[in-house]
Amino acid sequence: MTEPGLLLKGIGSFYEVLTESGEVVTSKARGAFRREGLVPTVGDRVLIERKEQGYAQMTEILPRRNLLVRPPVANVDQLLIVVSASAPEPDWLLVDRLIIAAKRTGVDPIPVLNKIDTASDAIVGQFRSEYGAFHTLTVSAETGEGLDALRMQLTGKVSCFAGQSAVGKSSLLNALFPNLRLETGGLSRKTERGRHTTRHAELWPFGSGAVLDTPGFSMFETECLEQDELDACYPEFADAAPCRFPGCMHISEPDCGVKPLLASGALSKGRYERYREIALEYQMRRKHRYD
Ligand SMILES: Nc1nc2c(ncn2[C@@H]2O[C@H](COP(=O)(O)OP(=O)(O)OP(=O)(O)O)[C@@H](O)[C@H]2O)c(=O)[nH]1
Ligand SMILES: [Mg+2]
Ligand SMILES: [Zn+2]
Repeated sequence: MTEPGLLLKGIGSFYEVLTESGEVVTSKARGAFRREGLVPTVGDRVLIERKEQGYAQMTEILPRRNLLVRPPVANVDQLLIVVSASAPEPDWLLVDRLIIAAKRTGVDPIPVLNKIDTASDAIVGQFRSEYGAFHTLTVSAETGEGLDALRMQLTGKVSCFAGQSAVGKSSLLNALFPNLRLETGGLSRKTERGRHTTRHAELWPFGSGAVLDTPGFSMFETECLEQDELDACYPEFADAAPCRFPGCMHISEPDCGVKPLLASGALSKGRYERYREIALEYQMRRKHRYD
C-alpha cells in the first residue's frame, strides 16, 4: 500500500518524508529513479511504501508544479518577500522584481513588512499603498506582533522567504522554529553560506505544509518577457480598460488603459515608476534577444 507524502530533506540516499498523518518517515528511493534521470527534490510530493522490515521505499515522484533553483525546491506555493520598516531602507525595486520572478514561477508573492516595532506610520502607509493589490503581512520578529497571522499564512503550504540582507528573514524563521537557530545580525551572510554549502536546504514541517529553512532566495528572471507576460505579473492592471494598441507598454502610447489607474489610486505612483524601469528593461532584452 502506498501513501502520499512531502519530501522534507535528503541525506545521502535517504529521504525524510512527511506523511498526511504528520509522521516523518525515512525512505529510500527506488533505484529506477536514477536510471530515469529523476532526482528526488525537497518539496516533492511523493508516494512511499512502508515495509514490514527496514526502510520505507519511495516509489514515485508526482509531477511537479514548479521547481526553484539555488537551492533546489519543488512545488513552492508562496514566496514571502520581506522588507524592513526601518534599516535597511526598503529596496522596492527588488520587491517588484521578486514579485515578477515568483509569478512567472507559479508562486504566490506575499510582501511582508518586518520590524513594525520600529515603524513610522509613514512607512506602514507606504507599504500598504504600494502593495494593496497583494495579500500582505506586517510583522515583528522582535516583539512577535503579527506572527499569528504569518503562521496562518504558512499553514498547509510550502513557503520560502526572500529579501535583501538584514531585513530579518532569519529572525522570522527563528521566531517560527526555535530549534532552527539560524544566525542573525545581517552579517550572517558569509557563515550562513558556508554552512549551507555543506548541507542541502530542508523543509521544516508546519501544519500540513512546510517552510524552507534557507532564506535569501535568488531566483531572478533572466528570460525575456513579452509585454503581455509582464502585464500578467501586475494584479493592479487587471482593472484597467483595454489599451488601444496591442502590446501597449503603458508609457507614452495614446488611449492607454493602465495610466488612468494612477489617477484613481488603483496603481501607486511608486509601483508605476518602477514598472516603467522594468518594462523598458524587458523591451531592451526583447530587442537583443537574437544577438
Ligand atoms: N527591531 C527589530 N529588529 C529586528 C527584527 N527582525 C530582525 N531584526 C534585527 O535585524 C537584524 C538582521 O536580522 P537577520 O534576521 O539576520 O536578517 P536577514 O534577513 O536574515 O539577513 P541576511 O541573512 O544577511 O540576509 C538583526 O540584528 C535582528 O536582530 C524586528 O522585527 N524588529
Ligand atoms: Mg539571514
Ligand atoms: Zn497601456
